[in-house]
Amino acid sequence: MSDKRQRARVQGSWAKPLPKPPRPTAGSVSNNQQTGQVNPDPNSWGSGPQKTPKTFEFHQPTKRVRDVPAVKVIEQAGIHEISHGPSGVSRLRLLPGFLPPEEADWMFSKLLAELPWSQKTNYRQGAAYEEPRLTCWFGELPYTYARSTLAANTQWHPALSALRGAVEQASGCGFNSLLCNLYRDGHDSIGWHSDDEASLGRRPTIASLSLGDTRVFGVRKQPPPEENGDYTYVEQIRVPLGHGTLLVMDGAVQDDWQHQVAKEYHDRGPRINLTFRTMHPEPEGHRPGTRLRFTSNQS
Ligand SMILES: O=C(O)CCC(=O)C(=O)O
Repeated sequence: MSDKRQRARVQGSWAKPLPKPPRPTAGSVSNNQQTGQVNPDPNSWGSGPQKTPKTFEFHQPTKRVRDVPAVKVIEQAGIHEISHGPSGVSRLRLLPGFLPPEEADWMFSKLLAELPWSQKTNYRQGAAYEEPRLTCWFGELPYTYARSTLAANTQWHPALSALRGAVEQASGCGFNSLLCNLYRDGHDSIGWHSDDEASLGRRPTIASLSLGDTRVFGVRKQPPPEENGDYTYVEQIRVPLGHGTLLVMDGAVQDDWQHQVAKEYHDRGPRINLTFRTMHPEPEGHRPGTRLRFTSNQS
């Protein structure tokens, strides 16, 4: 086959004739032979005579493929050390059946009917929004979070005073305040946050008692600073919290982790969650609700 036809077959009929290699003159050497260079300097591309590389090397891309860690599930009673840093040991203590079923049933009906439930209005970037759940607050001090305040309320329901004693005994920790949450159905929720307002003190112990339908308590690790607030690759844990279950968060949980109860897209009955806390008076001149560190807004 003639050179012209062969080129037309292989490259298409539009292919131009290949440039003829420069004819060596007596005593001359090629550019590459002269410099010993295989890969031309990219800075010289497009300027001056082109140097044709003799060989190509394939380099595997060096970018690491990262796996999103599998979500862990904690269902077993006991003390679970979920991390050892960066702020210290973070612990979840889980006690399913802390309240026996009949007692939990009685408590649930009583609190649902008799607590002064209301919907709190919070603020984010100057805009008001209603919390997607109902709350009520007991304690000698007010509690400010998400730029709105639950007023002090010393009228503890007698059933809650009795529960406080039992929770203190089980957790070995004293509490002076209680935030009650009512999730009316699966659409009610609480967004990712940490209970890290300065009024709760450093490394607070928070005891959370669940009554009613089971909801999943999600926990995710705070990303290291180099991730710039990206939670894609952080560790995640799911803790199903059933009727009568006590969960105690302590150590560095509020520093190193966030938690939430996400919306669910299938039917859920009502659930009450009681979170016992210890509030400290805000120092003089301190803005209430200020966080110890930056975390995303609570909703
Ligand atoms: O409902 C729950 O289990 C969590 C409540 C909670 O995160 C909170 O009150 O800060």
